[in-house]
Amino acid sequence: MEGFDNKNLLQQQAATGIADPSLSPSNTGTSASQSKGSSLQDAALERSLNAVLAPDEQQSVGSVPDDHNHAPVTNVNFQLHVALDQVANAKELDQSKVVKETSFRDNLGAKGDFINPKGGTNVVIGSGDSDIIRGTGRGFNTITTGTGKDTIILGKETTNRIFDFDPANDRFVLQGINPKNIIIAQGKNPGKGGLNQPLDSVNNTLIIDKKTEHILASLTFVNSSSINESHFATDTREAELSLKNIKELGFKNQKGNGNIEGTTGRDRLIGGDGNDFIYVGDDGFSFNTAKGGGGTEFPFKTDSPGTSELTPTLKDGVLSVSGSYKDFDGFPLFSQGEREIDPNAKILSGANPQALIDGFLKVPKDVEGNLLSGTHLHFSPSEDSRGSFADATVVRFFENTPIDAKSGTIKGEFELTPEEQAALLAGNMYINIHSNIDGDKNGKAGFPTGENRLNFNQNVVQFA
Ligand SMILES: [Ca+2]
Ligand SMILES: [Ca+2]
Ligand SMILES: [Ca+2]
Repeated sequence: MEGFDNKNLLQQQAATGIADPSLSPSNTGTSASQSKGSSLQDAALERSLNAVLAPDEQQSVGSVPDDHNHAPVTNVNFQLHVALDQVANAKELDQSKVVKETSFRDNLGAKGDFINPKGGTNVVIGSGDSDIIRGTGRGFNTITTGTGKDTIILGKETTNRIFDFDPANDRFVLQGINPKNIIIAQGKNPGKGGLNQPLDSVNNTLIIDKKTEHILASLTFVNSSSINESHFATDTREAELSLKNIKELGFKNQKGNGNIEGTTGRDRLIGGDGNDFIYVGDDGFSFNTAKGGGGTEFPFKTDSPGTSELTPTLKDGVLSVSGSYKDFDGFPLFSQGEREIDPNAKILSGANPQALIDGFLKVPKDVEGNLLSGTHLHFSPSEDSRGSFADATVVRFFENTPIDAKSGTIKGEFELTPEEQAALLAGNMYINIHSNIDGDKNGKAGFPTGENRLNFNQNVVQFA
């Protein structure tokens, strides 16, 4: 505890308005032993922080209620709250180990962006450098931070789904939330569903506001044991004041509603109260070629000699993929008009063959109307630093055209939603090439559960 009376300082602050940063209390005021008093202090601090934000970032007083408001603020179907007995490995923060943020300015990379999507259901795709993303607008944000050392500012009643939180580089700053109310936990929900997997998926780390059970952040494909006090700092007036006049540092300022696209330089990108898509821009990244084969498929390794290569591009929201496969044991699934599994095909999941094929046939086309094939786009990473995950939910169907019994070409062109673009750039998409039918009659008829898996993972996505 520092040697001053926090209550008096907060009153002082209120009286002086925007104070000299050197006089501002970098103190979140948690000394009060009575929770009511500390809660009032938290609310005062929150108002005080709000007051020093740039005018285009300030939240109106009416939208900053002190009490938890369960009214729907987003149009998403996600469950934004979770009971603490419904999560695993829940732990609190040791407040004495949570530092105070002193300067956001110092944490912005030479080509990093400052982004605030404000309210609504937003998608944010950051840059290859160190960005600061304010996720405090009381809505629902899907965030891909890109590479660099990124900072996500968390605020009350706001859920941030982060597709690529990297515990080695990224961190949080708490704006108006007392660190004593933070819970870090692992989700327990086994539910799948592609990008719609529940926020409390067993694959995700949750950052929860204990007071309200609101999910402040859901970190997809992150193990909660890798998150601790070192990933948190508390916001201060001093830190907020460091963001004043960043235009002087060469930040290009853009604000508005809807789509906002950054440049390859420093950007300050501020959304509106509605749903925004704040995007790094098509020249903010590139892709390497993804390669499949070699017995690396997850979750079902094969002994196929088959290999495959696919190269993606993303331009104006359109994902184009082209590539090829060779030395496969079977034809691409469904390429021969078949309705049954070849008795010589290997079903590595142990599923009943007819049930497996009937399950596929139940989805005759994808959301864009692409017709059923046995080559699928899925959501989940593998073969990068995060480990291996799988989800059978089909995101899109590719066109797979055999050249002969063992080889062929693959292509696809899909209009991705902003969320899907965020998932792709987070390295969270993969392709499974399912196969079936012994074309060359050598007794091997492929793998209906997938002969090759190609990962558009973080080794394939390259931020500029
Ligand atoms: Ca918005
Ligand atoms: Ca970044
Ligand atoms: Ca930029």
